[in-house]
Amino acid sequence: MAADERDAKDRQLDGDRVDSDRPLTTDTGVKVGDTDNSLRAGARGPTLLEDFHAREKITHFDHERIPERVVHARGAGAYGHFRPYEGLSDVTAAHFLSGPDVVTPVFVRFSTVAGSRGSADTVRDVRGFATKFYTEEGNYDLVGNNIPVFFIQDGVKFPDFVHSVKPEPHNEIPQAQSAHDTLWDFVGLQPETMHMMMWLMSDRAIPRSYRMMQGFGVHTFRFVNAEGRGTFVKFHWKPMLGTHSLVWDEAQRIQGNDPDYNRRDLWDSIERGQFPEWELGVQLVAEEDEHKFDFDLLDATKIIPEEEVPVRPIGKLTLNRNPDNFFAETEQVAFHTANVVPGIDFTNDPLLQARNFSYLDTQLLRLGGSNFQQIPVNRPVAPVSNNQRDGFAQHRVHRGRTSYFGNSLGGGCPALGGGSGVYHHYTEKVEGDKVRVRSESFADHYSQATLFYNSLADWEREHLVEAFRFELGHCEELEVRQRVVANLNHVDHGLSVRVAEGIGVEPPEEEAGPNHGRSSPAVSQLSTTFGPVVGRKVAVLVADGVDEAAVDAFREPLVGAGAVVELLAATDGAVRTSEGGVVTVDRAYTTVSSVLYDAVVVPGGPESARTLAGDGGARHFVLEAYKHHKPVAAVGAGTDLLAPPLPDEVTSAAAGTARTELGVVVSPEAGEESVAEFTRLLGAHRYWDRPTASVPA
Ligand code: HDE
Repeated sequence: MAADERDAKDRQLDGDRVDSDRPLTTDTGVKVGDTDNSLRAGARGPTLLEDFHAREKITHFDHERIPERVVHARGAGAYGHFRPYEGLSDVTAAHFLSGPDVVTPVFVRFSTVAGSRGSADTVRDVRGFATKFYTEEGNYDLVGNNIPVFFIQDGVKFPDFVHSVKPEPHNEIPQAQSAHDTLWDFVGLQPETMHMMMWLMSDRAIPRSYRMMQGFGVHTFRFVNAEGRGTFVKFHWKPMLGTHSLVWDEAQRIQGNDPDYNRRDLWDSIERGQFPEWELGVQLVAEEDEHKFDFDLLDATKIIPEEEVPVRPIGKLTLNRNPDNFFAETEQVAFHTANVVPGIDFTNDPLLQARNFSYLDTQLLRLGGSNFQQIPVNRPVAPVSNNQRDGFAQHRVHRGRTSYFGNSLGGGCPALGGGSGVYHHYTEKVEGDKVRVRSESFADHYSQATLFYNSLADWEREHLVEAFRFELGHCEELEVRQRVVANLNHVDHGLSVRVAEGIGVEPPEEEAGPNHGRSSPAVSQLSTTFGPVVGRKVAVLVADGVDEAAVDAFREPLVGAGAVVELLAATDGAVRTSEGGVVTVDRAYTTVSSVLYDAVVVPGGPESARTLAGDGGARHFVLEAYKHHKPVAAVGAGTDLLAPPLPDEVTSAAAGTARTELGVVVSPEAGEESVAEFTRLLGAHRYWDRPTASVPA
């Protein structure tokens, strides 16, 4: 498919797209001349029942809401395509993975889990990463998360887990938060949650952007090749921009400043033509190696460390088109783990088995019956030909007398398929007693939680400790806090002591067992991609008298590298420059906040710097960005804005020549070197070594 060519899904949707450029009509196509006044008996009289237009209008409105998803209610989606790097026919018969010539249209929906549909984006939570591949052999859904493990091992516990994390049932508080008693009560009583809780308390749970987030299929799935040979497979999505996160304090402030932060970021990037991309990778395990690990491949609370089985990159996902209508597409898209194509099959992971039941079941309720696959966003590009008839909102007009298999009156159609493209379930021998037990091989709940902890960078560990303290510190019951601390003691003694000390409960006296000392560096965000500044937002603070040359010196190369640069002043409009010109202001800093930007530049110009330094709003902007470890650049007189209470190391640097101190670039003028250094810092995401505890922002 050429880059400018429209894919099969896009073309298919043309038949469903409707523009509002025609005269107003009723639902039955009758032109309407007045939609502001209902039909009355007398100008001041009662409304008449025969006003079919008013009744229809109000009735439709009354029925506009459908049940939101019971989990993952809050989300944002986009279309794009997937292209393999190479053919994978040695391991899978899946046609969409057969080679780089096969480009498959996709729809991806990202989501948070616990909050309701109108909740804020930047809450501490797992993110959903669900991909619908519209393949030529039918739809394949990879319904994953941004964390590679899960809370529980058996799907029968899913309602318990979700009930515990959702707002508490008596007062429906708190919304989209995990910092409350019922979740941690559940966690304390279910040690199998411990590995996932480590990830959830890490920075993974507050992604900077959906574009900077990994995705995982979580379960071990099975590839099956044309000869019927199976290979275990774990799926990984790796963002080309690297995996980067917010700071917790910042994430909380964004919830108020821009609750749509992640959704907007995705939408804006695609509108700007900066298409988000991920590489799909697979970890492959031969059937005969199923039992060679010290955990069970069927246990979704475990990763296969990348150091043991490397991730093989197999193709690239690009999102390049925003939906036309949120409800029609993003809300009505229906994912289902059992939507598989030939070459991809399940394993006996008890969590996956439950999901294969749950997703279809939930769509039947949410989308009002059995014909939801006919909704445009869900409709396959592969032809659909079957004997399913009737049901609510049947949109297809099936012709012919027969709707049963094994017919002569319909010429035997639709006939059974043959050859390639037919789905054959993998032949697996299963036998055993009918029992309600958990396999012994699922019993180790702590080793990989410890592995995760051991693998983190120092700053990641600090964030993790702070997160546990924040969350448990919101639990009213000390007993709940204490029980979680006791479980943490099995992960790492030092960790449990530090958490306990922050939340007023007894630290465990002795370690529950020695830390095994093993690590998997790949799980640290330190091992991600750094460098690209595409779509990163830079605020440039300006006032009358600003040094225009300094503004341009930063703006031009940053925009050239793909960053979004906005000029902020006390009010909208324009400011005078020291050179006698004017520059346009993009926004008033009173309407935004530093938390919505990745970095700040304060250009020189004595008058501009004086005005900004005298404005609490501007000073707070810089201080807060500093507090959140963001790169800051100050040029010439702009360094005045760095004056106390920023630490001495930074302010004293301002007096010298061009230099970088604690992630702050200060220079007498905006030379190429300082701009390049600032761009490097921007691409490095955050300057974690900067101590910020004493910064009052
Ligand atoms: Fe889901 N999950 N889930 N889940 N899940 C749903 O399906 C469920 C699990 C995930 O953007 C629901 O259509 C059970 C793991 C995503 O539309 C529901 C179990 C993973 C999405 C459901 C799990 C996920 C969902 C709610 C335990 C990561 C959003 C609405 C056995 C691998 C998809 C819906 C979208 C949504 C059930 C566990 C990811 C109720 C029973 C593990 C990304 O069917």
